[in-house]
Amino acid sequence: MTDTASKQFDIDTDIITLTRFILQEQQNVKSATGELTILLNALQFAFKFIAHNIRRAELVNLIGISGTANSTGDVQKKLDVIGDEIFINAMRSSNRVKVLVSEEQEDLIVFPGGGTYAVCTDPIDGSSNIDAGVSVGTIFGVYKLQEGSTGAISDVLKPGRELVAAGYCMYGASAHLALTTGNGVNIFTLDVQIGEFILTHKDVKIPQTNKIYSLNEGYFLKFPGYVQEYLTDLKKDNYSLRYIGSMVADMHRTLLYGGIFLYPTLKLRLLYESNPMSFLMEQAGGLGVTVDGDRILDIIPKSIHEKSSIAVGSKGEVERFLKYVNKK
Ligand code: AHM
Ligand code: MG
Repeated sequence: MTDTASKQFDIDTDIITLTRFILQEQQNVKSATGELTILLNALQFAFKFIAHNIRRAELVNLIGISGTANSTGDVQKKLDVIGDEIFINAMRSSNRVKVLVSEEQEDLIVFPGGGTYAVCTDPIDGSSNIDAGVSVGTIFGVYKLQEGSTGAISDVLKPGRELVAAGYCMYGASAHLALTTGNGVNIFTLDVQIGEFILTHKDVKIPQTNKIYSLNEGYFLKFPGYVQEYLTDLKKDNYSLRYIGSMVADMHRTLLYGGIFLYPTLKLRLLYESNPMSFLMEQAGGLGVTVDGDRILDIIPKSIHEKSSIAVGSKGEVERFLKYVNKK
């Protein structure tokens, strides 16, 4: 038998695209209806479209502020507004999403028409970094609507452990999508030439430990004493500090290299930051807890923009942090 082209020219002619991957996953689940597949397809379109706008931002005057503020009074960047609109349109037109919570929208959106899913998103997280060309990302979490629901706030005020899919798309040198549907974590890289996300990191597992910590240490004096003690001890152990200030980029590094990411004070949002990231990390073998040591995924949210503290990453590193929590 002659060599295949793949062997002859050392080029993979049988790549796994995200579309192929999610269709395969659907076929592996006997009870699957195909609804989540359509929703994931709409999500990947939103990521490609947002990535396209971020790539050309400087060239077509898309950097800078929009002159508006979001629900919490944060100044919005032009790309925050565009990313939000792209995301909303993609979810609405999929006809599979009934409820949408976005960081950029004060109230939850209930779409007319069909849909059996609720989606929570920060369409462009870390947008304060955009003008400097630093990586930003979209964070998302997907819930199934409650039985008989026609779309209500109770469809998203659920503990993160009930997520059916979650992840992020990081827009950097290239777009990277980390996805879990509750069956491990896979990372896809956008090939701009063929317009497809390609599976590049299969069944990713976070290293159990690594001496890297990631947080805004400028707020050290605001942290509880036991957190200060923990941080001081990490320094004695020669840990490296890495902090980009874009949660998606900091989580991406943590997922691949291991370590711990902390935001000990209240800023990050439970529904579309802490929950999807903790779900993803647990699926990769890591852990996510609050600064009080409670598992993030067990928190029952009371409001859609609720904040939580977070310590997330390698199991061994989070467990080390928990020893200090227990001493408090
Ligand atoms: P945003 O949703 O307004 O972009 O804020 C979230 C971002 C995260 O990406 C990042 O981890 C954190 O805020 C950085 O905050 P700080 O500047 O306080 O370190
Ligand atoms: Mg954010």
